[in-house]
Amino acid sequence: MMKKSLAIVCCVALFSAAFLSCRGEGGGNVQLRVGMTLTMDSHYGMGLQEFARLVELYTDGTVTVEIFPNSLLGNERDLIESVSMGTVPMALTSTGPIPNFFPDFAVLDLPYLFPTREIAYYVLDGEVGTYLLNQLPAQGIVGLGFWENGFRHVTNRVREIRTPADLAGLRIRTMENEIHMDTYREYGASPLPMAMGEVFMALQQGVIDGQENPAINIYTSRLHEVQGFMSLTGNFYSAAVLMINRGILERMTAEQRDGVLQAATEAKHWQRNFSRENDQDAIDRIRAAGTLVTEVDLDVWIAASQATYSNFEAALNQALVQRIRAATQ
Ligand code: EAX
Repeated sequence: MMKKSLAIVCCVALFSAAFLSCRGEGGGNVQLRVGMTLTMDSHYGMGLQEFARLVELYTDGTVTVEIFPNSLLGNERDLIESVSMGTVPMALTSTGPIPNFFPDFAVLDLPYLFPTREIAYYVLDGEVGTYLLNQLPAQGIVGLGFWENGFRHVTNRVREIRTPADLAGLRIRTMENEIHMDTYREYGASPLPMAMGEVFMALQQGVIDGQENPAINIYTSRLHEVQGFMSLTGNFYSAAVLMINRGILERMTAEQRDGVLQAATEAKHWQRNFSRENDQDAIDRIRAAGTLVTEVDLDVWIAASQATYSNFEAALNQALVQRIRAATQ
C-alpha cells in the first residue's frame, strides 16, 4: 500500500515537473505577484511599477507583475519565507529581517556603516553584495539586486531628540533586527521589534513612543501624523533586496528570464534615483505638516553607536566588515 501511494506521488511529481518545464520551454505566460510593506507611492512602490513596465516590455507581455503593497501578502519575515517556499513569487524587503534567515547579512545593518549612499551602492553592487546574494539560492530564493530603503531617522511623540541621551526610557519600534535593537538599547531607549504593518496603530494608540524609518516611508505611511518630533539621525543605511522564488525563475524560458533580470537591474537604478531625489522632499513635507524636524550633531551619535560594534564582534562575519571598511576609506 505504502509503495503504491509513493509511486502515485512520484508519477504526479514527474508529471508536474514535465508539465512545468514544457510550459517554460513553450513560453507560457507567467504572472508574478510581488509583496512589500510600503505604499504604492513610496520609493518601493514607484520602483516596482517601473519594474513591472520593463518586465512586460522585455518579455513581450508574456511575464506580468502584480504589486501588493501595505503588507497585503504578509510582513517582511513572512514574505522572505513565502518567497523561499514559492507561495509568494516575489518580494521587495529591507535587509533588516534577512539576518534571521541568512546571518551574514547582519553586517549591512551596522550603525553608520556607509557614510554616503554612493559608497553603499558601490559595496552592494560589488563583491560583498554578490557574496551575500549568492547565499539566497540555497533556500530557494534568487536576489535580483539591492534596491534602496534609505537612511533611517528617529521620530517620537514625546520630546525633541538632540543626543542619544534624550531617548532615555522611550519605547522605540525597530525592525526585527538584533543590531538595530542593540543600538537603540545602547542609546538608552527601550527597543521593541515590530512589523511595519503594525507601526501606525501602535504609535496612534501609544503602545510605542517612536520609531525609525527613512523619510519617504514616514511620509507615505503617514507616521508623521502621529509623531511630533523627527531627528535626522541617519543611524542606518537600509538597503532592500528584490527577491524571486528560484524555481519560478528557473521554469521561465531563457528569453523571459533574461527580460526579468534586465528589468530588475534597470529598475534598481531607477528606484535608487527616485529615492535619492525625493528624500529631502519627504523631509520638507513632514516639516510642513507640523512635525518638528531637528538636525543633530552626528559625531555624538556615531560615538554612541560604537558599543554595538563591540557587542557584535564575535557574532559578525568580520571578513565582510573589513571588506566594507576598506571600501569606505
Ligand atoms: O522595508 O519595516 C521597516 O521599517 C522598513 O523600513 C519597511 O518595511 C520597508
